[in-house]
Amino acid sequence: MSFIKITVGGMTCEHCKSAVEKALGELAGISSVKVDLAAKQAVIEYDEQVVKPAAIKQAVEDLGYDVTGI
Ligand SMILES: [Cu+2]
Repeated sequence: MSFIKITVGGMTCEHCKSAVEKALGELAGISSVKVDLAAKQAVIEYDEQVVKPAAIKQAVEDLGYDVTGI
């Protein structure tokens, strides 16, 4: 398992936080997602054999947020 911390721009409320957590939680290979709304950061535990950071970034960007830190 590996961890990455990303910065997610554009999250403004609990709904945004839930949307990011849900989308990432549904990605294969991701075992945990912690979103810190105030810090605009997400810490993701994932299996690098199954999912790549680029796919994690894409999943969040597909929701309409900006991802930096990858
Ligand atoms: Cu929101």
